[in-house]
Amino acid sequence: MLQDTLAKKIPDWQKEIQDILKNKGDAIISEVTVAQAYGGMRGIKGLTCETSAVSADDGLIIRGYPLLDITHISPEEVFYLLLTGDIPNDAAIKDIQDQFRSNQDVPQYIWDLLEAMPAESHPMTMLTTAIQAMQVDSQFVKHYDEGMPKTDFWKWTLEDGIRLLGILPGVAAGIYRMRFNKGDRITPDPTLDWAGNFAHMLGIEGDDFKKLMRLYLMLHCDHEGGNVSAFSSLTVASALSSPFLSVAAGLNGLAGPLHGLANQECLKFVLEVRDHFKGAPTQDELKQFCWDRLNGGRVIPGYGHAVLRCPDPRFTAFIGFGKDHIQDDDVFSIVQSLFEVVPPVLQEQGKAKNPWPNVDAASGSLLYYYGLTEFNYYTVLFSISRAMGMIAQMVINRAMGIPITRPKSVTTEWIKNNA
Ligand code: CMX
Repeated sequence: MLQDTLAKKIPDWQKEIQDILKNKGDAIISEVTVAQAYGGMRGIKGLTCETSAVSADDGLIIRGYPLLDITHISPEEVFYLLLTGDIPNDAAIKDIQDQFRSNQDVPQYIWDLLEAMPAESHPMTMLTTAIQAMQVDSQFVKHYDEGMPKTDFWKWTLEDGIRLLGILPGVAAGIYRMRFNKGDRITPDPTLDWAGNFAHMLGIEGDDFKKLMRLYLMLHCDHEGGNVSAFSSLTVASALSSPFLSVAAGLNGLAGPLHGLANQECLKFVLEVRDHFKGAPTQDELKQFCWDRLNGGRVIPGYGHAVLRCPDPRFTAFIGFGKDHIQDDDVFSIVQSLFEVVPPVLQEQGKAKNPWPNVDAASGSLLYYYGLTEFNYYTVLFSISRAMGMIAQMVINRAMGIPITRPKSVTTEWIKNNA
């Protein structure tokens, strides 16, 4: 059903892009300054992304829907939305859930591989190793090797993507139980949805935690095309590497402390505050603690963003969940106080262009409250969700025939002579 919907929409999307290229192919949408070339290409409009857009003032907009208008939808629904532009009806949701469910069994070679890794391996290294190993099952590679036409690229990319999304909760939960000595792996429950099943396989019971997982896996799904993980994934995918290799590449970027790993850094920071003050500090104490950290040359994790210039709506959604479900918890109340204290401190320091919290500032405190206390696991949760965006972007880029990524670099010598 998902596949049929896409097959109907793709020719219209292709035609639209052909028309745009014909009528406006030479129009200029961006200029590049020397500072941008040395500055991580910040702000250069140099690629397209259909699944979502990030506005500096409003944050994430998924297929035209501002995030805070759709926080009630499930991860399965957001995956359909990212791919097709529509919110699915009940039959379409069931179709995706069935497709994920029929791909949920994890082959033994994945467990053998993970068990052979050093016991102290970072969970993100374990996750991306497992995903890379699944390349052996890639239908995209199999059909490419058999000479499939370009028009079929997106179909087998989607098949691999659904295989990966179906299996990811089981792999990720297995990593959690293995890495943190939680006991035997837990078999999936066929009555549960994708996020609920993940919560169940982690071994953390309770309806509120399942609700949190639904929100978590929905909120982290996509953040347009130029962030480190999306861009790494789309660059690797543009070489027609398999979806498994391309998603693993993106997730290796997500595993950096300035990107997705900030969620582990952020909770570590909040726990440092709690331990230092033996509980929640006053705002003045917290302010001084933040200044000491900044003066020590360290960033405040969970604050700042390369594009956003407002509190991240994903942060707002998590804080809303916390206010509805959590009372009298030091960790959550420190997170709330940081929201009061950090923006004016960063503004006074005058370096960060965005003093506001990003997605990572609140999520860890909620996970911690429900007993998921192993914070070096948090980026794995982010990864399960973000894989949806990477796959959706890959399917669309391949359907639109977007060619291999190859921006031009220049030397400093060239800049001296030409700028
Ligand atoms: N604490 C202290 N300093 C900060 C800061 C923060 N939270 N955010 C930015 N700055 C500093 C930068 O380090 C930079 O300093 P230098 O000029 O000395 O190098 C200066 O402010 C300007 O940076 P910027 O243009 O505002 O921010 P960037 O686009 O370069 O970086 C980001 C964005 C997210 C990497 C940065 O804000 C940061 O390091 N934040 C903390 C880590 C974090 O929360 N990352 C998660 C982001 C969400 C995600 O992508 O997953």
